[in-house]
Order: sequence, then structure tokens, then C-alpha cells
Amino acid sequence: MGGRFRPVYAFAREMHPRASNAPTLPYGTAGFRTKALHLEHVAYRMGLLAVLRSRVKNGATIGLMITASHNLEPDNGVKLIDPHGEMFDMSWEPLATKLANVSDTDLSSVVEEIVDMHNIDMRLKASVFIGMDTRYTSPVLCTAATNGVLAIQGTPTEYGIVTTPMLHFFVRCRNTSNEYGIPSEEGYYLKLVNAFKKLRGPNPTNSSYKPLLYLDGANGVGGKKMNVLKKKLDGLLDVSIFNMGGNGGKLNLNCGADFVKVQQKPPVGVPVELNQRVASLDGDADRIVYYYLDNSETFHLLDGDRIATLLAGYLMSLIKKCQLTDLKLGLVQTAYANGASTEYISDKLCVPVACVKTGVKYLHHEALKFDIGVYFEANGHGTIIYSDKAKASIKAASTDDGLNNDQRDAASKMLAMIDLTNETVGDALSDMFLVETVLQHNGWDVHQWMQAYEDLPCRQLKVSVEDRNVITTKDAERKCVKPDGLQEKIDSLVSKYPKGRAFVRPSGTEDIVRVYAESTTKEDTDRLAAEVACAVYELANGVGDAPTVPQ
Ligand code: NG1
Ligand code: ZN
Repeated sequence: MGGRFRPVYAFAREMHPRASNAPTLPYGTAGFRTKALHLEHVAYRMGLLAVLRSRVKNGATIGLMITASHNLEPDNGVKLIDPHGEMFDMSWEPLATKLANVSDTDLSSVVEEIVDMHNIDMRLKASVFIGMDTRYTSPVLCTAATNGVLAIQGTPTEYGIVTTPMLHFFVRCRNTSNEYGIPSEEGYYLKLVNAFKKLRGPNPTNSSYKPLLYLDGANGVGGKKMNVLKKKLDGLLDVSIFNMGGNGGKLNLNCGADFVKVQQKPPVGVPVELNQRVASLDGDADRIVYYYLDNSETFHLLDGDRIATLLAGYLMSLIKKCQLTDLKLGLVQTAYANGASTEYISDKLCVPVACVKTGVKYLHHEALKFDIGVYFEANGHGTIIYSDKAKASIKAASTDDGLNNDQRDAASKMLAMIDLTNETVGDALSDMFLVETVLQHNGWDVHQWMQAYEDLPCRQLKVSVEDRNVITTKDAERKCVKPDGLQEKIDSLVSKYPKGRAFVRPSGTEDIVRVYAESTTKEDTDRLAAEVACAVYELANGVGDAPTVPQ
């Protein structure tokens, strides 16, 4: 690429140097994620890499998001978005890792290596969209990323504070010449609100569904954006937003989707209103879970599995109505999906279900195999994707004279459902509108939604070990390969409990091993989880206090 870039490197290197003792960071499940103070040089270098990627894709826009999602405030992260708005290509992850960790002195040569490897024409234009979450460390990282883009003559567009899925949406819009929508915050709202209004009928007076939703914004970006969005709904849905940031509320602290899901309790900051539907977002608004407290103040969680089944059930009914039964609808989950949901999907909904490794990129990939692929992680991260064939036949059905009004109407509803969906990635705001649409259509309150199937009690635990990568897995992470003897031990523990199931895997975002267990009672489940945690601690060199098994 010649010497003309070197002076720029030298200049930027001084601005965003890599400390000699900086930790080595991998491009993990969701990009780079660690304490914000270790990330400035990483953001700068990902700016460089985004430009290279853009040129490889003939100048298509690449996204760069500064966020650590559901992690606490001191953390931050950087992730890249590919041209269709999807997750960064996995084959480029090792390049991202290499570029992030190389010394400043070797930076130019690694860039040149990538240029040679992919035969990149450095004279091509390059475009990078940059967004960030509400963390106080995000603006500095955003500037570093922008400087990275400028350093090799790319064109950065800074969107400021946006949700992660909004940035994915903008990238897709730009690269489809606005066919997918307009790449701006207004354009995003417009697409969602128009689709929602098309689907939203008047609320029947005798319906159990009440158009009032409480929202836990996790003190992050999602609540703030919803506050803008809700004013555009013409009162069709009333949203009371809590944990919107400010008032000393800290991002994701004792609130938000991850807290609610893992702790299985309500967040702080949301008033207790029995039987009220509450939606909880995570810090960058790509996850959503629902919950409510019943008359005896018992907490009930409606998680990603529940959302997936609700949406899949509705789509199935529309497909049947407009006679598009040749369209193949499938659902994709991970090993964290509750066993009861998997049973319900295959036995009651009669929808094929696939299980893949943790991480939305794997789910998305698998969902592409269906005409209509619904994918959700139990933690509430997910969406629906529609093949071109599905879109074309639904569109044709909506104006097909051979169908009656009801059938055409079902097809039109599906078209609006497609527009209401952010197909690029899990999007808490879009998912919320989808859920509210289906609940209103079914006339369901939270109890009726909950009655679809009964979750098996489940428990997640974390175990600290010397090196979490001594644990390796197979069969979509449901079986453990290493260390020797651990799977046999898990099998024998699981066999003691009716409907028992447990698995372990190293986390891709935290330095811990995750343990998951489920069985028919809460007590058995807690005991099974703790026993498996002890086995991990023993066989994988646990550090710190050993886990204890409840008596
Ligand atoms: P890890 O830390 O690899 O388990 C967590 C979530 C993933 C995914 C990523 C990215 C669980 C059990 N794991 O990954 O599903 O959402 O974070 O945010 O929820
Ligand atoms: Zn997130």
C-alpha cells in the first residue's frame, strides 16, 4: 500500500498508543469486551480494520459499535458489523484479534499483511458507521475509532448514542440503497411505527390484553430511545418507562434484562404493580425479557424462549391462513433454552427446532436455513429472518385474487410483521412491538401467555477456574469433551434427578465457566447446579472459594 499511510500511523499511534502491559484481548462472542481503560487502542485499530473490510467489500459500509451491552458501567467494548447489518464475518475475527494485540511498532506491518492477504485496493473509497452506548467512556473510544478510520482515508459517519440494533439497521439501509429503510434515527422510528400502526387494531373492550406496558430501560440507551418513540404511537400503546438513566441510576446495576433473567427477580427502580406486564431491556437494547408479579407477589419470567414461541405460534397461524404452507418455518435455540420450551415447540407447535452454540452469530446462521427462521437466546436476544422466497410469496399472496379477503389480510399482516422486525440482529425495541402485537391479537394478559407451557426450574452458576479454556465442548455445547472425566461425572449427577439436564461451557464474555442445570423442582435444580459446579471446580482447577451444595 506504499509509504503514504505511514506518517498518519505515526501520528495516530501517539494519540492512541497500546500500553506495553495491555492485556491480550480476543474478539469474543460479541467483539472485544473488557475494562474501558484497556480499549482505546483497540477502538482505533478496529477503525483501521473496518476500513480494510469496507474496501474488501467494494466500499460497502461497515458498522463499528462501542458498547459492553449488559456488562456493568466500568466495562466497554467494540464490535464490528458486516454489510448486510449482520455480525462480523467469523473468518475475520482472528485478524481483528491480531490487529488489536500487536505492538505499536508492528501495527503498520500487520495492516499491510491484511492488505496483501486480501489483495485490497487501498485507493477505493471506504465508509464506516460508528455508534456508541451511554457509557461515560464511550465518547473517547468513539473518537479513537473515528481517528482509525481517518488514518487510512476512510469516511466515518458518527451516529452518537444509538442502540446496537439501530446501528445494524443503518448499515443494512445504506448498503441496500435505502431499500431496507432510511439510515437515520428518524428512518428507524418511521419504519417501526408505520408497521406497528398497520398491525394494531382497536383494543376490544372484553380483551384481557391491556395496552399499558412498564419498561425497565436498564439505565441505558433503550429507555431513552423508547421515550422518543412512544410519542409517535398516537396512544396505541402506553409505555411507562423506568430506569431511564439519570437520578443516580447506574447502567445495568440491579436492573436490565440480564439481571432479571439471571437473578430471576424484578429490577430495582420499577414500581411493584401486581400482574402488570413489564419488559426489561439490556444496556444497548438488543435483549428483552418480560416479567410480572402475581397476586401473591411471586415473580414470573417470560424470557427469550417464551418470546420465540409466542412469535412462532402467531406466524404459523398466519402462514396457514394465507395458505403458504410450503414456507418452512423453524426455530433456533441454544442449550440454555428451557427443556419445556423445546418440547412445546416440537410437540405442540409442530415446528422444527435446531440447537446451536451460544452466540447470536451461530443462531442467525442456522436460521438462514429456513424460509422463516425465528431465533432467540433464552436471555432475550433474538429476531426473525425471512428468505427472499418467503418475502416474495407473502407479497404475492397479499394481492392474490384467488384468495379471499381474510387470506389476503393475513398475508398483509405478515408483510407488516416483516417490516416491524429488525432482521439484522436481535432488537429489543422491535421485539417489544412484535410481542405487543401478538399479545393484543391473541387478547392475552401475562397469565395466558404464561400458560402456553410450564418452564422447568433452571439455575445458572459461575465457577472461577485457573484457565477456563481447559473446558472444551461438543454437540452444541451440551457435552463436555475436556477435562477427562467431567462429562461422566455430570451424567451421573444428572441421572439422579427427574428430567435432569446440565451442561458447562467457558464463557465468551467473562473469565468464568458457566454451569446450567434444570430439573422438575427448584430444590433439585439448585442442588444439581451446585453439584456440577463442584465437579467443575475439582476437575478444572477452581480458584477462590469452592462452590457449596445446599443441604
Ligand atoms: P457468554 O459469556 O459466552 O455466555 C453471553 C450470553 C450469550 C450472548 C453473549 C453476548 C448467556 C448464557 N450467554 O455469552 O448468550 O448473548 O453474552 O452478549 O446468556
Ligand atoms: Zn446487549
